[in-house]
Amino acid sequence: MRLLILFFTIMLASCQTDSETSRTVEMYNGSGDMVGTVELSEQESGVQAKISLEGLEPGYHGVHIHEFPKCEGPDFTSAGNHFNPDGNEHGLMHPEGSHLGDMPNVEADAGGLVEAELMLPEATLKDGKNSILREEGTSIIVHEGQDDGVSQPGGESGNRIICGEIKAEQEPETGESPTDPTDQNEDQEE
Ligand SMILES: [Cu+2]
Ligand SMILES: [Zn+2]
Repeated sequence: MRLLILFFTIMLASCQTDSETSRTVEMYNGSGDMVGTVELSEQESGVQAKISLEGLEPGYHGVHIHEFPKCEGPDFTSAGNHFNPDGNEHGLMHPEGSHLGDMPNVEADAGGLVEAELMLPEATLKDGKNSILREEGTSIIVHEGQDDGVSQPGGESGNRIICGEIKAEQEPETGESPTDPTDQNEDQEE
């Protein structure tokens, strides 16, 4: 069954060139070092996030999708609030929650490594209000501390320590195409 699903996933990926079904996000710490990746993939039950990170303090860390695809260190406030298209309260354990971008905590082992597979059950990589690629995109942030699942607005998970941009449009790998000067103007709205 798994092979069959894999087969169809590959088929879909090769047929639908216009809609993305997976994405690898590079994750950076506050000093600008790449410390791992998050692989996003569209599934029937939402978007899966496969998280591989190194160099964390052992223990639990909050991780969320934030609303802007901007990771400016060292504090990453540029990423904005949690991705929350439905105007809910924060927290997977909140009765009026949760933000679409809320996820369970990840645990770093004694060596500071994180290997986790999380789900964003309401999210999609396709078009629409729940798309984490909508408008300019979003970002993934890992926090210094644990998300308590109920406190507003962010579960008291502390500083933002790792960030990865999920840009709606991937930058060309060759770097050959010149930058569109109108791009920068769109960034100004606040
Ligand atoms: Cu966060
Ligand atoms: Zn939240």
